[in-house]
Amino acid sequence: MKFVSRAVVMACMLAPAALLWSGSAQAQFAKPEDAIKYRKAAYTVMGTHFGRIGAMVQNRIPFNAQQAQMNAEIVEMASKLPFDGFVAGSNQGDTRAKAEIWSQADKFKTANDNMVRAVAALNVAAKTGNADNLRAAFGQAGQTCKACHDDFRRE
Ligand code: ASC
Repeated sequence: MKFVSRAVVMACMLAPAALLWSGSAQAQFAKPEDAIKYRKAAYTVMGTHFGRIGAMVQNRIPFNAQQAQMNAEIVEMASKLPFDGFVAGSNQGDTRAKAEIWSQADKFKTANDNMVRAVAALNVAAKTGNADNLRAAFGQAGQTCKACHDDFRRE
């Protein structure tokens, strides 16, 4: 024991707790507000980089294949994050999330998965380096954003 650092002892004691902790998405946030902040941050990152692609496909800034790829990569990664932030009890607070997210959970999951799939396709399109491919995939992905906002986000 003398030669084992306190940090190692602590880590061993905490490991089983960490396993339990990861057992459900809900347990990964100490408070509902943390889950709200987390999912909003993920949507902010996603929207920021999606918007940069939008500026390109709408010719507000010049098309740059490499920039498009970087942005699409980030959008795809960020798209996988927010769903787990919709924990029970996180419909109250600094959020525009509608109660239907929880009362129509299957429908919300489908809407989320449609977005994740469309954004993966956007990333594939970005990798072709072709602006027309990017524009088409951007339009499709944008429709999945809008569909979810229409049903599940308050004004
Ligand atoms: C964006 C952005 C969204 C979507 C949505 C598409 O650029 O931030 O949430 O596009 O407006 O309808």
